[in-house]
Amino acid sequence: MPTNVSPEYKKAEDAYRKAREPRERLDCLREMLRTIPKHKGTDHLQADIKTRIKQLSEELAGPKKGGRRGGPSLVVRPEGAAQLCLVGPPNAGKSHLHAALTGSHSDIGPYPYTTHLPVPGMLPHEDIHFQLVDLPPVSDDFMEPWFVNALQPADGVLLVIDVADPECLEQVPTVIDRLAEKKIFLKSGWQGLDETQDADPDDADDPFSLLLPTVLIANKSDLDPDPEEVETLEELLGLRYPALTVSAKTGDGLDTLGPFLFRALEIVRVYTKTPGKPADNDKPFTVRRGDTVLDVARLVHKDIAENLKFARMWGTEVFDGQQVGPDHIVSDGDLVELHV
Ligand SMILES: Nc1nc2c(ncn2[C@@H]2O[C@H](COP(=O)(O)OP(=O)(O)OP(=O)(O)O)[C@@H](O)[C@H]2O)c(=O)[nH]1
Ligand SMILES: [Mg+2]
Repeated sequence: MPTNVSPEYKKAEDAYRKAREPRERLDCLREMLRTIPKHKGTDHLQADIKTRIKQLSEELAGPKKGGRRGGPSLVVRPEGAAQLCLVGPPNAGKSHLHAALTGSHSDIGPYPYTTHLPVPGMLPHEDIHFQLVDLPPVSDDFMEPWFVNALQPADGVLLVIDVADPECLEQVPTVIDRLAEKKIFLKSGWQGLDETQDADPDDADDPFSLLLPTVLIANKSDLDPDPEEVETLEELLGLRYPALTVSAKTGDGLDTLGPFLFRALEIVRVYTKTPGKPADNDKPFTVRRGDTVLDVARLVHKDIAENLKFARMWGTEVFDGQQVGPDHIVSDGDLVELHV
């Protein structure tokens, strides 16, 4: 954090860290540039903000005239309860997993560097979905220049490895280090798990450093019969990520991912109802633990959030039809009737 930033700048920076939509992020960056104190001590950060404004503007503008940058967008707009990116060395089975979990048609190949572009897909869990984004590999030799941008909207990372390949002992640290060089830190602590949180990296204060909770996905378990392989591996590497052992090929262990994400991200489902009408029971809005009635209202409609007076609630922590204020914290399964 540069010295003597104004409260205005701090506010813009906080908004940037929370913003998920590219356009919203761009607005926040512009506000950061407007409010940052202009002196020597912030030169570096000013330059950084300008670069990101340029990158995001180009991303939002779509393909350039002449078609050089044509093709699909490289940043996937978040949808569903959370966005998780599949990251890992070449040939680990990211695309095979993605296809098995989401029904996508991501290209799968028996050779490295099959995937070249992000592929979104939805993993169903009970009555909600998690968005999984398949990505190209990261290795010593290669990382797509846009890779870091693609991770910006993510809520977490699935670090996929081929547990039967001894090379993963070198590959995993490479992936972690290459991302850390770009200020993306894969951390083992998840909001909803008890494990002690990681110590923050030195530049955690930097608005552009990104800490992503990470789960190790030990894939190809069908090729390695030792169920404790992944623990041995983590010990050798000195890592403490939560780990799931799976096989994209046989489907073994795949059903553990949805419940893991639900718990680790502390997803809270809230159902809504319009006054005088029956409840809309099939499509919940999703927020995170600690979020309020007002946060739910924001998801329903901006105008409702702005004019929200109170809500009536049905659920485990309230009595039926209880009237609560916008700051009331919601629980999983709550039914909310918003009043403006
Ligand atoms: N036996 C076995 N093979 C698998 C499993 N998962 C993936 N594979 C195979 O491993 C090879 C690589 O799979 P991909 O899904 O293309 O790997 P990737 O990580 O997406 O590779 P890149 O896109 O190059 O990064 C393919 O031949 C897959 O069929 C698994 O669980 N068991
Ligand atoms: Mg792939």
